[in-house]
Amino acid sequence: MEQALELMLQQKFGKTLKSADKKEIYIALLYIVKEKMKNVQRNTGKKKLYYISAEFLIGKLLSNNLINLGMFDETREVLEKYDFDLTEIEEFELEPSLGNGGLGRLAACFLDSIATLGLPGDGVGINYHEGLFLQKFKENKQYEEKNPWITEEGWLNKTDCHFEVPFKDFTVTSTMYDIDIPGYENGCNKLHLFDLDTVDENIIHDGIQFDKEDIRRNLTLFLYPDDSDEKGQLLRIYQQYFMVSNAAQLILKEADEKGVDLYHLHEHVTVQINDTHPTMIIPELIRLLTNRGFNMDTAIDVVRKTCAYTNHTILAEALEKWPVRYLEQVVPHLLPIIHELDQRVRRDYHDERVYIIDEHDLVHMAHIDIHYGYAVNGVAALHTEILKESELKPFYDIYPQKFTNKTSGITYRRWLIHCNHRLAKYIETLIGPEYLNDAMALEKLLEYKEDEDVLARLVEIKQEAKTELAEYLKDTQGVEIDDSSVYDIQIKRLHEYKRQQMNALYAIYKYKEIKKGNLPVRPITLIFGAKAAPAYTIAKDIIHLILCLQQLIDNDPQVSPYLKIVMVENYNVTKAEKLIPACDISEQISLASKEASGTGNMKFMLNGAVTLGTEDGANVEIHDLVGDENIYIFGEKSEKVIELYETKGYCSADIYDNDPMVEELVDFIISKDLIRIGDPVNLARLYKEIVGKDWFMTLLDVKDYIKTKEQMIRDYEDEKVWAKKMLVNIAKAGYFSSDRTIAEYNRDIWKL
Ligand code: 26Y
Repeated sequence: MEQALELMLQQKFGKTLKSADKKEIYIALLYIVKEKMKNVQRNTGKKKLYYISAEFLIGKLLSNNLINLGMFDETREVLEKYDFDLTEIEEFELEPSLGNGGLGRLAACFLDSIATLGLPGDGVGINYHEGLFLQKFKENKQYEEKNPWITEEGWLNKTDCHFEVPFKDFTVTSTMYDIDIPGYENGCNKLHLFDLDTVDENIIHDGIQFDKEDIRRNLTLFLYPDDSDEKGQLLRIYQQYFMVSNAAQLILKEADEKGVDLYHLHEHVTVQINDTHPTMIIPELIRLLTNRGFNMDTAIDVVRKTCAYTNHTILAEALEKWPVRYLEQVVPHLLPIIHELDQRVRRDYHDERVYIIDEHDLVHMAHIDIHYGYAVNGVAALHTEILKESELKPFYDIYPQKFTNKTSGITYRRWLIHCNHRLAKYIETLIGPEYLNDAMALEKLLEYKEDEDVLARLVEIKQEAKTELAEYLKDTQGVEIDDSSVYDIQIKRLHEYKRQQMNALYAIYKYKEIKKGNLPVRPITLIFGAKAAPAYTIAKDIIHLILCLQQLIDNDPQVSPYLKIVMVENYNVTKAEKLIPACDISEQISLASKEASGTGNMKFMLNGAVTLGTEDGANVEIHDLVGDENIYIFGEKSEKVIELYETKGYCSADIYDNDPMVEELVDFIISKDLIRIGDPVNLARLYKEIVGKDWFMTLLDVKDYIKTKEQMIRDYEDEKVWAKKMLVNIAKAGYFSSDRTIAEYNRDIWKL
């Protein structure tokens, strides 16, 4: 590596390792890695997977690629020799934030694992010029700015692959860009991101506003633009069709090149539809096959054997339903096919719940996937059960054989080796390197459960990560946190069902306790990180509350030595990589039944944090694996919650009226103390929402939550007992390797 770096620096900049600056080192490394990836063999085989997704939240790639290519340790050593730190070098890489959250990050972890398992499978998506908005805080509120990531020197490779994509009134010509995805000590796949040469960044003004009707100039400009108005929704249909039309044409082109008989397409190709965003691939493939002479029956039959669908949510508002008239405006050529698909359903099943087009002329995208795909999966055991037993029950009754569960996973190349190198290395000294290829081998750590030296070292490693996080927050945000405090972290998108507002109520509780003189034995640091969708009013109000509480406590000398709130600005993958290794308490507090899986919960566990959570999503499986001793579970269970929704049996005002403690906490939102700091409009709206509606039942669980968290904080003081919990969590995290998840997808669905 030393020689390669010297050579590249000389070639690009006429510099040496001694004279180059950090940015030059970064660029030299980028080129060396890209060169190396060109020579890694492509994963091949008779059948190939196309993983189609509107989001690939890949994060920065340098370290991950170095790890997978087996160059990480050597590179670090060479850089250290010349007084460079790889982490600082990486600062020059802009994060591609090409996703909103879990679903996009999952797609990125999957690409890593697909390549690592040596499976032929490429990602297909959109080359957004701007990633998810940059979040800025001003006057305790969120503001959005554009978030460009494409630079002249980067991981994207422009190809000469172009397709014509027809819309109603015009046709565009796409350009395909590729990013190489090297497997860990294995072959390489690609992420294909489609773009339009005519897209124009100059149409962006005032933060993230732009002309939503100028499709040629805006089509791939932004990831999921504001979908609160009709124009925003239309643009999303344009984007989705652009993505799937390119994907379908790429699939057929590669099939032709391999000489595939298209009547046997499903023996050579499988398509994974990541949520409903790529659903139009089904009518588009049918259209293209009929254009090539297939009759309708045969085209449908082949496509049905080719496509599989993953559901990521049971929230009704996130299940896409497109008005027929919107589709008519954008892709009229798909409508005859969609009507035909609907007619066939109506012919075979006399149950309007499974129709594709409903009585309001809305096209239920998920219904297309389920009828006209060969597999449907949920992303955690509980989630899949809920799909089968309630949300998608009418479909499960028709097609029981299509439904399977695929509990999600994370790549621990990024979420351990890269983000917590110290811990990864220490684990290796204990149980050897086998766990790097077989995550289940982490269980060998259980042998050290009673080993005091090992437990002490785990605590030490956690402490080092906590100190590093404190330094990072000081440098990046100017906030000071006490690294001897307990770090309690909730990082995820801001959504009422994830209940950051409940955590804020805990902060209010603790603030009041400290005011009364009930001091915690050790200071507590509550860390939040979350972006709110620009049009999601209540989510923004919750951010406002948290930021106001942060300011209130910071300015209160009586409370601030014992309690600190930090809301990390612009939470993204890079920040997650700094926060997760440093966490003691992992907040996974969604309303039971609402979080399909969660994957942050897995990342925290792998890094030795202990979960405070509801019986929701993958928390249920974490609970099963680590046992009651090593997780803190609270709150009502999903059965009860589902029943409350069905019977309309929940009334937050009843709890508020009858429980003085709850009333006191909620009232604080509109107290003089907070109104003085914050915006009365936002605070009053949030107060009203919680007392008058509370759709995600915060008040149902808040007392049990506070009680459980208090117990947890007390238990933290017994260092040895706590360290044992850490160890068990790490040891049991192997199940959540995305390598296992992908092996299951392949075994049960793809059969590559
Ligand atoms: C409707 C459209 C604007 C939309 C955009 C993004 C709808 C949904 C999404 C993203 C959904 C998402 O990230 N879901 C999460 O998927 C993770 C991976 O399966 C789960 O772990 C997590 O529970 C779920 O909320």
